[in-house]
Amino acid sequence: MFANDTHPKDYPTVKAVEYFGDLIAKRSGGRLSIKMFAGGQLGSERDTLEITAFGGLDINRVNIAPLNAIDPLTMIPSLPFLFDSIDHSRRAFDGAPGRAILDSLGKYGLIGLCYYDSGARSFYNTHGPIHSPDDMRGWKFRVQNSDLYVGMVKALGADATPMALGEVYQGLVQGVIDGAENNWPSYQSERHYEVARYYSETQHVMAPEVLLMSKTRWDKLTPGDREVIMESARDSVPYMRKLWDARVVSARKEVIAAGVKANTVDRAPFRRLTRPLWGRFVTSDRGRELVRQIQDMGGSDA
Ligand code: GTR
Repeated sequence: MFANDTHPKDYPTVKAVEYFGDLIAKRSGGRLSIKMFAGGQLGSERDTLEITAFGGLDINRVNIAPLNAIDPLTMIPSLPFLFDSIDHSRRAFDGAPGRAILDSLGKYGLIGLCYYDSGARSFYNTHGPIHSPDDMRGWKFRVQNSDLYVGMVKALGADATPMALGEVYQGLVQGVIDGAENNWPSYQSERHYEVARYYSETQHVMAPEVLLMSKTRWDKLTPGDREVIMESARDSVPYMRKLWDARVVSARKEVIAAGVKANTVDRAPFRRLTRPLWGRFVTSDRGRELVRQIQDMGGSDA
């Protein structure tokens, strides 16, 4: 089976998909295996997602954001300030709400296998530190292809422009955008820190990565092979999280050693301004129920 990932070979998501491939090869006696196309060589997440839904690509690892245009339930894990902590987000992804959201994708030709971590996303820019939403007023930020992200940046008083990840570096160099938002590993891996030297820890979303399979391919598998795939995906999650946690630490260290100015922020005003988006983007009873379930899973580690 062919698999796609926008990240380069050494990135935790790519390694996790390869690990998943090794597991299915072993468990299927070599009948199933995966060939990974890393580094975005097959196109942007939005484009490859479409190809996967139409059966032209078997396995795809994307962020949940490009799915927002396909089913509104996928906006839930990307709601600003939804999770109290990384542990809270993991409980929700591994539990019933996470599964319900993945299962909503079946009708669009996609099988949701599992979630991978993506940590917390924060704003970075080329001008100076952001301490409050006022500091980013009027600046233009690249966002992923999702109305929720556009709404979020606008709610903070800045401008947003959806753009494919591969175009962000040039956009920053040319001044087409003033900044973007992402986790430490992507900020480092995409080399955005070379141009956007200020990283302000707003940690406004903890939108996960998802591992998807084309339903066309899935439907051709025997029940036994489907089980192998589902179990192997699940078993690749702890492996991914171990790599992820280490990568967050090393990426942060590397960019700070390279001169990046990082600052923490009082997140309260960011939370206050973006809170109305919950009501704007979660409009179904089912969606509201899932949000409540996720909130109930928050807790002591907050
Ligand atoms: C990364 C994520 C990618 C992609 C990227 C982006 O954190 O791993 O899948 O969504 O962000 O901002 O485009």
